[in-house]
Amino acid sequence: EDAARLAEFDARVAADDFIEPKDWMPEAYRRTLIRQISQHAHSEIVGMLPEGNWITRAPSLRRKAILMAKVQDEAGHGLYLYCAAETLGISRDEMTQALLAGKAKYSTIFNYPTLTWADMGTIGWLVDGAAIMNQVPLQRTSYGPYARAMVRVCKEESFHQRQGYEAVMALAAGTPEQKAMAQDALDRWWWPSLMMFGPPDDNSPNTAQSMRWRIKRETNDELRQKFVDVTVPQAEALGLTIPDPDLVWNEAKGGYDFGTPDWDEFYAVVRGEGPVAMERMEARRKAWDDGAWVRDAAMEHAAKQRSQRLA
Ligand code: FAQ
Repeated sequence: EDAARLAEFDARVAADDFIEPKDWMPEAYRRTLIRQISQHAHSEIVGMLPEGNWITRAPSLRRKAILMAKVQDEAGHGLYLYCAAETLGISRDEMTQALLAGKAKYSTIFNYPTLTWADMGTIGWLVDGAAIMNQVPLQRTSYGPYARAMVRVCKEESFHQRQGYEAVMALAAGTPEQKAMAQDALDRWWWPSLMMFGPPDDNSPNTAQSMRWRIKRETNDELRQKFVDVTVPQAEALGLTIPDPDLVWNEAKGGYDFGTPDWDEFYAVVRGEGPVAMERMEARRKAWDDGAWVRDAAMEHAAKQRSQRLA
């Protein structure tokens, strides 16, 4: 019977049908989705911290209002994604415990510190830019709830990318000190942004199966190449220099050749050894502990409502 259900599942995936929560699915497909979607959700939530760090220090009321809205959007993205993962039979508590225990990952990019105001613009430009490049194809991922979450997330993310670019534009067209600050931020965020797409395809244990299941629609290297190709002209328009001496246009392939990210650094950050990894996990643990009374009160309230309905 399982063989028949598997054949039906494979046929639906091959026909680009969405798989929905109540449909039968192979256990490994379910596990892969829980891993990817929960890690994606954790990234959005941990991703609030580097920018949250600058809300009180934004240079104007306008910039502060924009930054607050952006960080709030990231909380919203985390919540949609936790909900999408919950439809696969895992609870929010279990996902949070996996993060706090260091078992679930979150994107390497959020383990780097935000040192200057230019980092806010640069994160919007590069980090949201990389996130969109990865997430646009995920709007067609084979699992329905994940695909639908991505539609709204991508709309908000493209606003984030533009606000970031506009903030860097202001600095790049400003005083020499401001322009230097923008260049310094680009120098520090460029390589970590390329690492967001994951290890090279020939070192990516999950890509082949995830492509077959149409969970991933493009590989890590394909997306990284696209990101470089759209971002280089943006840096040129700003008058900033991408910190890669090997970056050169390759007419034959119709894209840029570029240098190799420091994969040792990537794996160290994945292992939890990133520059501010401890600080990030500490902030999440504190938020979870400080929120205990809210969760307790909500459960108590729900129990009271239930018993009143029964009475
Ligand atoms: N960081 O075999 P693969 C955002 C792990 S955007 C940490 O290639 P896969 C928006 C990987 O999990 C950022 N770990 O794995 C925002 C696996 O380990 P595992 C979030 C990484 O899953 C912007 C192992 O390495 N976006 O938050 C990373 O097929 C601004 C082997 O790798 C998403 O999560 C990494 N960079 O491909 C918020 C997108 N790369 O799990 C605030 C959805 C790889 O087996 C401010 N996710 N690993 O223990 C994906 O598309 C995929 O999961 C990849 C990895 C492409 C990230």
